[in-house]
Amino acid sequence: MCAALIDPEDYDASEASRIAKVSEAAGAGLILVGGSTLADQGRLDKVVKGIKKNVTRHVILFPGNITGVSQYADAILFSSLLNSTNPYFIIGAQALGSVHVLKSRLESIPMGYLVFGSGSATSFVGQANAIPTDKPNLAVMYALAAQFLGMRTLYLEAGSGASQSLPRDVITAVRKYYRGLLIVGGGITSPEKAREAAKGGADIIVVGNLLAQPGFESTLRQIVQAAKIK
Ligand code: 1GP
Repeated sequence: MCAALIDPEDYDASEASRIAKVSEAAGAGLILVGGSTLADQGRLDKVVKGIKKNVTRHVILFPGNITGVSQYADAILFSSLLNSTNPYFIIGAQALGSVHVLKSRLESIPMGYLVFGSGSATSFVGQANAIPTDKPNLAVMYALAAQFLGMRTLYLEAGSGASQSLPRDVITAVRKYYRGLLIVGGGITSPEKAREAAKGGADIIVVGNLLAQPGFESTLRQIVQAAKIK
């Protein structure tokens, strides 16, 4: 499946709704909402509400911090940045945000989050000890740890706007051992890159930056098709 990722920092509610609607029409299977530098929770609420009015697909939060929770979404990827060097991003933010998640009655989807490469905002903000893309064995170790801790979803992140998406051999190596739902994102802007990720074993391919391009719909349509290939 292909998921469309909308960062509320980049769009207001009406623009986010339009992009979500076009993404759904292009075949995106779900809409993710979040970002690593999101500070304005009121804006997040407006964006999520606007998107929910316009699409039938599930709208799932992809938070980078405690500010990423909105009661208007269907669920939350309740994630731990496993390779952060700062305990705040591994378990601190999760504890601080947990009561809000409970009160919001959001379905919580436990997720391990692994960041590759060091040039992205995600890596910088999350103080990640970024996994080198030429060391798949390190990724496998973290993936197994996530599995043994009961995380039924794992997100391999190359970084938003990454010039290189995650190499297929890294995804293949993780897929060989990790039994849960495998999400891959960062730098996927073409059907070729999506196909590589799908052939590597990704269950969900996330597309973010591409959605800011005028006329993105036809490329997204091709990515959706490419994501189905195993
Ligand atoms: C970022 O993996 C996502 O968290 C999507 O990346 O914006 O590069 O598509 P892009």
